[in-house]
Amino acid sequence: MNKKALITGITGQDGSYLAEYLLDKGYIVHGIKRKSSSFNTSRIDHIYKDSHLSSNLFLHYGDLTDASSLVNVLNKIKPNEIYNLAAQSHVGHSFEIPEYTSEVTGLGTLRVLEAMRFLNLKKTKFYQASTSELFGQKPNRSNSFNENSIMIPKSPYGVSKLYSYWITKVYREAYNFYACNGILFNHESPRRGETFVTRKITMFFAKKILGSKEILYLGNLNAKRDWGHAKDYTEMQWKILQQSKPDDYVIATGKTTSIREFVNLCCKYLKLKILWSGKGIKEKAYLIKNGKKELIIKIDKKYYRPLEIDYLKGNPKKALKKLNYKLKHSLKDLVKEMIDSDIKLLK
Ligand code: NAP
Ligand code: G4F
Repeated sequence: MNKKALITGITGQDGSYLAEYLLDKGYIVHGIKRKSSSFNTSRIDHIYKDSHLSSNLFLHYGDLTDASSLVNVLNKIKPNEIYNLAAQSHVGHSFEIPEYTSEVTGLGTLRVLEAMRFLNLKKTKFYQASTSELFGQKPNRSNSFNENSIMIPKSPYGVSKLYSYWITKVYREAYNFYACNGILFNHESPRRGETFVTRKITMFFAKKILGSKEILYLGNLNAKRDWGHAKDYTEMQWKILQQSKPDDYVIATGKTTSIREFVNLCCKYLKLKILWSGKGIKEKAYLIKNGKKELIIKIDKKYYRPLEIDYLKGNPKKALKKLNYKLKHSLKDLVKEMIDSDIKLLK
């Protein structure tokens, strides 16, 4: 019989890739989408057919802030696996909507786990989308974070995710749930939301190539992130739930790159000559073409965060070994894929 999976956050970047992956594996996939005044299913429209047409993908209205909706959906489906990917996932925005972020990204996880407990879904496996934002502070002795690194989050988002991380472990121990944390470092794709820095940059350069005169406003260019590909990482989410025992895993590439270097990688791919000048808030970037300088990047203070994690690099040794996985995408390939896709989209 086909396995049944429930994905919260199915309309997001990861949810859409995971849904595709599970459907390919023969799963019946159920997703929770939240009520919105406009369509929010563009990332899954290509795989969603009306359920009357006997597709294996089903969508249900629900919300992580609404326990009754979660109980109803779980009771109807009784899934074999739950992937809890829904969240207010923007770190910067979490400073502006801290209470809502805590409700969704923190307490939302508890609501799913409680629904499982209330309905006595003892055999259902649970995956929690944990994050490198749990760590916060550069490790003392090593230059990368692993499953044992100290967790000192630096945003309302990070604190909410720390709650979810721990409540997942508590339900594993207290009630013997098969519940796991995937502690994922940043992962991107052509489906990345446009307010996250990589997509903001690739979209900007796609427009530039097509003749735009816009200037790109960014925040902290010195922050370093460990960027992988969402396709690799969603495959590992599935693998985490296929192990004999529940456990927590760091998923990362083990390499770190600054925002400025990411811009440079985009220019390199597009064969654009870029010149940086100035420091801090006064830093600017110019394109050099036919001996002329065109201003393309400026700093806008509004993109600085009240508190920032400057450095993230993960150590994925445990995950790659135990999950028997080899990453398929490099950052260079990711840059190319994102820019090509944005150019196509704009055209
Ligand atoms: P995303 O694109 O922002 O997707 C978030 C999903 O959550 C969307 O489907 C969104 O619905 C849904 N959602 C938001 N609020 C909700 C609510 N109140 N009730 C139900 N659904 C709600 O995020 P992502 O990049 O795919 O990431 C997936 C998960 O992994 C998130 O939990 C994120 O925090 C975590 N994570 C991401 C990364 C990364 O680098 N991408 C790294 C570590 C961890 P709408 O489509 O309607 O907005
Ligand atoms: O792309 P970002 O907004 O991603 P951030 O904050 O690292 O969070 C993402 O990854 C986490 C995993 O570590 C996830 F848990 C989370 O859900 C999300 O997917 O920002 C990356 C860096 C930051 O240091 C930020 O300050 O880029 C810096 N940055 C500089 N200028 C900017 C900008 N970020 C954004 N969003 N916009 C800018 O203009």
